[in-house]
Parts: sequence; structure tokens; C-alpha cells
Amino acid sequence: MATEIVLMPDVDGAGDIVEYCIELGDEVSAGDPILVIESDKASMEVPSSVKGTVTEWLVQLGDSVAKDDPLAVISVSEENATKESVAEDDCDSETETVTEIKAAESKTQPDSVVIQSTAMDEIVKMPEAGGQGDIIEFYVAVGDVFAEGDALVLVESDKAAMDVPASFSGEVVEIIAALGQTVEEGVPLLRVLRTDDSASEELQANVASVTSEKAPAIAQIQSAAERQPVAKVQAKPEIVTAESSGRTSERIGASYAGPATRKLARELGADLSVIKGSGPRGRILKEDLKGFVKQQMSKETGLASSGTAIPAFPEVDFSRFGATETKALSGIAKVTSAHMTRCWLNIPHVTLFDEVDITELESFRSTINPDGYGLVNKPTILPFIVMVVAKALRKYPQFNSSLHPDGERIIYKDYVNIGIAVDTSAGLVVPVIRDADKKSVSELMLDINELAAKAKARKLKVEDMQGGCFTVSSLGATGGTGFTPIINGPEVAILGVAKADIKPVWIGQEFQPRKKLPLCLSFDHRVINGAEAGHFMALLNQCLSQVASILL
Ligand code: CAO
Repeated sequence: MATEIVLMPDVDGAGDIVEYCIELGDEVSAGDPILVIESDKASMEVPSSVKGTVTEWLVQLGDSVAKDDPLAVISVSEENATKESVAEDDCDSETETVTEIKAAESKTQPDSVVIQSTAMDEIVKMPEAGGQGDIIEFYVAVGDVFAEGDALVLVESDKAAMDVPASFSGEVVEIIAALGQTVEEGVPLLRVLRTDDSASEELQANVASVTSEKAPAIAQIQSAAERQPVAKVQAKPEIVTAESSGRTSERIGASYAGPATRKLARELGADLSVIKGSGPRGRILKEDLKGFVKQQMSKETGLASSGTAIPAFPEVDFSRFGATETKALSGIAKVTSAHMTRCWLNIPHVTLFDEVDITELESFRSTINPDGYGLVNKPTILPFIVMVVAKALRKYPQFNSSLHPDGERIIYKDYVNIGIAVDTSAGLVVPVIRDADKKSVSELMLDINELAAKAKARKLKVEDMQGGCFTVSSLGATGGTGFTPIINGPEVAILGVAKADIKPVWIGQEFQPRKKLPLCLSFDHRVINGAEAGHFMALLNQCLSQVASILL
């Protein structure tokens, strides 16, 4: 059994020991934080340089330490005597491949070598299909391990969200982009260490290329690589500046949390010592802290954290009443949820209902030969509706506008782009038909088919969902006699289409069977009044019930 002394790393100035991250007797891996040090400028975690058991502290809480001061004794088994150094990751280059091997320095550790390798460093970038969007969530934090296919980052455009998935397994070393940052194709998001087989092969290939004089050392490195496919490289210690955190005083020693979590706790005024950590060895994660604060807020006020003063639902343990299963929402569903809530709470909705006689339209539709228009199937009712809506938007520009956020101006748009709500397995998306007022029914049908197919295959680009002026939400094929669609803000109106049905209509002296299509027009009452909505609906009714009038 060999012993290893962990020394204070070379940081800017001295600092005080404020926290033990582990207890004596705990097993640590290379890179695991063992102590937290704070200076008047920053706080940082000091990682273990080897895998082993911490047997002795050489410093006490509150001690002031400087570079190379001994901090702790770690007992390393013979098997783990190969030292995988914790390299300082101050390398800015994306693809730098460095394998540096130094011979062991002391006789007590004859086999010890230092491997400093960034060979498996990879940069995860914003993918090509992603278009442009804002980063709204990092699903991973530094140190998190992920598998191929795991979602890493959630990027949101103004209408949809996209998960950036991992194309290999690995570990997060650095979050490069910032939350809220607008990113486009090729922008670096994360620095990661690749841990799949190809990374391991790459490491071994690098090692094998080192000169033969270093053969004994190479053997050690290879066995280290076998035990742990990627030589662990610790990112720079996480630094939180005291200036930015506004730190005054802090309880020392009892809570196991990283600097970023502690900084957030200070900002929120939360006492970490009463929070239960869900991380490894009870480490308090940011999620634990946020959950705790949320819980406290609803306990104290009974209000939701939305800022709208609407009482929140209390958390219910449904498993008391029977079996339950909890599943995470998809990225799209999360964005839709937030967007729908925002629209519902911000826009004073009014919904106007009507029934349109589409008997004539249906008989006309039945005569259409799709081949003659480059279509595979006959057009559905939807492209006719879109065409008529486009016409109505031109005639009533109030419906083709948006209210300025200051609430004092209306922005009129001189283009007519119509969004179509499409139901997909991942949630609701609204791709946009450009210049709908300039397209024929068959062109609109082709656009709808193409956008719906892309939506269902999750291949929509961000730009496919931008720039809409008005939305049509057709539930017709599914059923229902009417519904109250939520306006897709900052648009000011939306048309819901329910299921057409044959109904008896009194015409002249008798009832006649007519096909009636229910339409539901929700409008923003700040921008559109009821009379305008009535005129808009009347035009839709007229054009859809007398097909020829579409031409007028
Ligand atoms: N009444 C009766 N039948 C209707 C109808 C209606 N209002 N609307 C469509 N149909 C018929 C179509 O005509 C078609 O039959 P035919 O082939 O005989 O003509 C059949 O139902 C299937 O239509 P469709 O749904 O495949 O095609 P569409 O052009 O009407 O709609 C799309 C395309 C992409 C909008 C639709 O598939 C979809 O995803 N709708 C869901 C939208 C949604 O979820 N909205 C709710 C938002 S709020 O949560």
C-alpha cells in the first residue's frame, strides 16, 4: 500500500479551507473533489490526484494554505499506484492532442507516471439541422457522465425546442456556451471527454506512439486505460468570484456542495445545511437547492413561482391511491407548456363559433384529380381553409398584426405566413407556410404535406417554425364539435377547425342534408373587437360555403 500526499495546487494567492467534501476513510477517484478552498477572490474545489482512500487530513477547517502545502494523505493500493494526474485544463484549442509522459520521480513510487492527455477531448457543437436558437437548458453539468443519444442541451427558437443529443458516450468537462446565449450551427456548446470504445482505442494508439525508452511507463498507462477507458482530466477548478457573489459570511464545513451551488445558495439566502443532497455521497446539487427554495416558497405563501400570484397546486402523492408512473416531458412539450401558459395568461381571449356549409366544397373536392396538380391524394379541406384565411388576413389586417410588448403600438405585417398546428409523437409543433396568400390550393396542400411529414419525422428546422402571422389548428380528422384554441402569441388570432358532419338544414320548405364544418376563432380582445371578428368569420363562411367566391 503506497501513500500519496495531495498538495495545494498553484492558484492565485492563498486561501482558507472552508469545506471537506468527503470524510476520512472515504474512497475517492482521481478528479473527485476532496476539499474546498476560498480566498477573498474566489472559491475552488481541490481534486484528488489518485484513486484511493483518504486516511488523514493535514489541514483543519479554517486553515490558511498556499501553493504546495500538504492537504491530505491518500492511501493507494498497489493496483492503483499508477498516478493519473489531474491536469490543469487551461487549453483553449478544440482538438489539441497531447500525450506527455514523465518518468517516476521517487523510488517509493517506482511505477508512478503522469499522463496528461486531452486526446479524447471533443467539442459538442450546435448541429447543422438546428438553425438558430437560444440555449434554455443544459441537461448536464460538469462531471456528468452521458451515454450516446442522451440529450445534452435544449435549444429553443421562438416556436420550438430542439434537444442536442450526444453522438457518443462521455463525460462533461466544461460548459462552453452560456445559458440564454443565441447559438447557430457550429457554435461550441460543451467540452467533453469521450469514453466510448473508439476513444479508448485512440488513447491506446497515442500511448503506443511514445518512444520505446519509456516502455515501462507505457505499460502502466495501458493498464490504467483498461481500468478506466479515459484518463480522467479535471477541468480547471470551478471558480466563483467573491465580488460577483456578494459573499459576506458563510457556515463552514458541514455541507457538501460545489462552489456554483454555494454561490446560488448565498444569492437565494438558503441554508445548505438543511438541504438533503441527491448527488454522489449526498452532494447537494443545484436541482436540490432549487427544489428546496421552491418548496419553501409555496409553503410560506401558497403561491406559484410564476409571478402571477396564482395559487399553485399542492404536490399530491398519487401513489397513495394506486400505481403511478412518472415520465419526463419531451423538450418540445416543455416549451409548448411554457408557451401555452404564457399565451393563456397574457392574452385576453374571446372565441367566436360558427358552422360553415361545405356541401358544395365537398362535392367540388370529390371531382379533383390529384394527378393533374402534382398531388398524391385529393386535397383535404385544410388547404381551402388556409387559402380563405389568407384572403381574410389581407382584407382585415388587424388579424395579421402583433401587439408591441409596450402595449401601446400595433405592428401590421405586409406578408401572410400561416402556421399549421401539427400533432407529433414529441408534442405539438407549428410549422409555417410562407406567403400563403400567393399560393394555389394545390401548392398549399403540397406545403402542408411537406411540413407535416418533416414535423412527424422531427426534421423541422427552426426557420420552418418562425415568422407566422396566424395559426390554423385543425382537429377535424379526430373529432369534436368545437373547442377554444389558445392564441399562438404574439399572433393575435387563431382558427380552430372541428369535425365536419352532415346535419339537417331547413331550406325553403324542407330539411336537407348539408355538411357543416365547425369553426372556432379565438382572438386577442386587446387588438380585435367582436364586430371585427364577426366580419372575419363571415368572410370565411362565405368563401368556404360558395367555392367560386374564393376567386373574387
Ligand atoms: N372534418 C371532417 N373530416 C376532416 C376534417 C374535418 N374538419 N379535416 C380533415 N378531415 C379529413 C380529411 O379530409 C382526410 O380525409 P380525406 O382523405 O377523405 O379527405 C382525413 O380527415 C385525414 O386528414 P388529415 O388530418 O390527414 O389531413 P389534414 O390536411 O386535414 O391535416 C394536419 C393535416 C397535419 C394538420 C393534421 O394531420 C394534424 O396533425 N392535425 C392535428 C392538429 C392539432 O393537434 N391541433 C390541435 C392543437 S391544440 O392542441
